[in-house]
Amino acid sequence: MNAERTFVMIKPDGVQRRLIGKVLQRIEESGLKVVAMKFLRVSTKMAERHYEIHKGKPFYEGLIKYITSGPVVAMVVEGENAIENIRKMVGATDPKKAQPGTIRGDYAQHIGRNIIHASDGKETARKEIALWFKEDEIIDYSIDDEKWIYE
Ligand code: IDP
Ligand code: MG
Repeated sequence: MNAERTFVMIKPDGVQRRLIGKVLQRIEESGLKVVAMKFLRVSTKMAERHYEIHKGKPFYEGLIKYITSGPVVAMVVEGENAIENIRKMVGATDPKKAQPGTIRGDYAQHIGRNIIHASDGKETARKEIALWFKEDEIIDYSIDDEKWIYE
């Protein structure tokens, strides 16, 4: 198995709508593994660093307000092809275009309240994990069912 790590965040609307359990259940049941997790209120500085790439876009100010509006669940998820797998599970950025069966397709209605974030590629995943977690907050461990998940 060629394990890959990705950064996932349940955004403030996901927490407010009591969807933490449902989102975690989907991640766990897929066979992916949570290797780091924390519950925190995001500072403006942190939000600006995380969404640096969107600075200057018309939705940027609203996005920073949204992400800092309440606590979030930040995590690192590990597994084969984890980055792409989670993006598929999350669905299209705009919930109106997200397929049923995806998190955004099933639980969200508006692009400005889309429940969850997941890194969009290897380089972003590396950067985001380093931004949100210290190395010793990420736990290297195996779950005994892995031989039933990966050939
Ligand atoms: P992603 O979260 O699917 O990777 P990005 O294009 O990277 O989507 O945008 C980051 C976040 O910015 C989105 O998840 C959403 O919360 C917000 N966002 C993107 N486009 C819009 C928009 O047109 N209006 C409001 N918010 C937006
Ligand atoms: Mg993105």
